[in-house]
Amino acid sequence: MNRKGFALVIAMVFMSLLFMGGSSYLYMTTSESKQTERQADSDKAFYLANSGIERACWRIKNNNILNSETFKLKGASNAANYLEDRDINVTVANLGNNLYQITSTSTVGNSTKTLNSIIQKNPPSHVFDYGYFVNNWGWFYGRGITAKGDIRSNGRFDFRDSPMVEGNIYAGFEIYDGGQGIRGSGGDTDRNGNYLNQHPFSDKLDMPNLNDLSYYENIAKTKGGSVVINGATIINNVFGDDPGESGNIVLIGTSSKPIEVTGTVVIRGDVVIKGVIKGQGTIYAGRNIYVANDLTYKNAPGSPRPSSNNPDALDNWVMAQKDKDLVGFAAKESIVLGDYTGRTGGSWYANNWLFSMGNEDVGRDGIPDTRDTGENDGIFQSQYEDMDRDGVKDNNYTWASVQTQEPINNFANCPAGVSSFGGIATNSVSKLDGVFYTNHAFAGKVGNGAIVNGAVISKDEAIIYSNTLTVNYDERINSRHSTGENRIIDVGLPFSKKVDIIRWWE
Ligand SMILES: [Ca+2]
Ligand SMILES: [Ca+2]
Ligand SMILES: [Ca+2]
Repeated sequence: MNRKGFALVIAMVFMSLLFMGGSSYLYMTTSESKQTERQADSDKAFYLANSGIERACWRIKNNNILNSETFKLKGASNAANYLEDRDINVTVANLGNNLYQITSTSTVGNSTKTLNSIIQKNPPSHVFDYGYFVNNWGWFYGRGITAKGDIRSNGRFDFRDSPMVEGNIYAGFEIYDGGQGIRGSGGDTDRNGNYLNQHPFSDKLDMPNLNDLSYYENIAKTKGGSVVINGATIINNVFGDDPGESGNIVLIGTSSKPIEVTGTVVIRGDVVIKGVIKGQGTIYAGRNIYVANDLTYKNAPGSPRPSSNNPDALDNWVMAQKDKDLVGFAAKESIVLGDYTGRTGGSWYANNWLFSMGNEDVGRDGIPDTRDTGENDGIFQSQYEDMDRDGVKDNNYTWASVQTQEPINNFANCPAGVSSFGGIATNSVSKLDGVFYTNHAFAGKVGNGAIVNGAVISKDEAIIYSNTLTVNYDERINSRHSTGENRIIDVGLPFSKKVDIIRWWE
């Protein structure tokens, strides 16, 4: 293959990536290109202009933006190469809010092509399109479990004792109900018994990685994210001026003195949180987040969910509730529910499940128990097994992963008189408002009839409930409302991709 052909193939490979889902136009132009020389020039100009879009995307990803540049595919060293000596002119306009418009033009023969694209840098991850998302094993064991909204697992998803799912079920491997059925639309079948809303063997979704929180710290500093309680600024994201952000902190709100969150907030150690919270933003923790008791919005949406799952009802609900409280909780390590010391509200129990999870010897696919290359071979293939990208092999969770890294009374903002974790937490947590994200475990014991209004997004999950457990997905965080030019929600949730193409035109 000559160099000219090679460049064309490169451009076409990129085109097919760019237009997944919209390839009919590409196919059409490729077919037509055989018809006339002029059309061939037009196609070549198109591919060249497209290389300009690709280059600008690369620059935006890497914080190396040029407002305007002219380049050639391979420089001008070999003018005999037909495509490689053409100028490609690219401009990038910053539209604000991480949106950029790219315009790229190239001329071949008498044909000039100009392509335009709007892209979003660091868009929220699609894992937030689900009320429950787990990277490994999805398990709904118990008739008392109800999920409203779509749920997803990158591994298999198992159901027992007929839990209820009002929404779609996705899994990277099998979906199995134990022969006992799933109540709600998640179990609906057509007349031939085919499941209408179950999607086994779906694509794996990448989870955002929080190993390096510096990106979020920069956002917190530049945008002035804060936590205020009773008029006092507890967190101002000026790291090092007080022990709160650099170490561990306790945040407790009440109805008259709620925890007020604005924008992105980062704490480098453990966060213990409970009570009433308000505002819009996301609290990041460099280690664990402990939900010690009920965590409820001061100004909650009028209802936790739209009246139905039809798209108009979803959109109307989101528009009506968009300014109500909405807070994300993102932990680099784990999110621990309740009193792990088992002192208040009964035993914690979650260790019985949790301590068999977490080992990174999971093979190439990053999912345990799939018997793929590298799994359970006792060798750490760090290139694909270092799930949290911390450079070391993680083993199963232990008490050390669950416990606070320091005694609670050393935490900033710890109330006077509290001398142990059991003195501040309980295993009867029954209401959790918020969007919970962790690269490790979401685990713990909740009380009777616990309700989560938001989402639970984790690598491993071990929630022990009593009686009933309900997850109402907060539709406001769906990427339909948080991506693109008309987005109405931005609470700074973790992202996993660096650019999303929002719109494209010629
Ligand atoms: Ca595996
Ligand atoms: Ca291995
Ligand atoms: Ca690791």
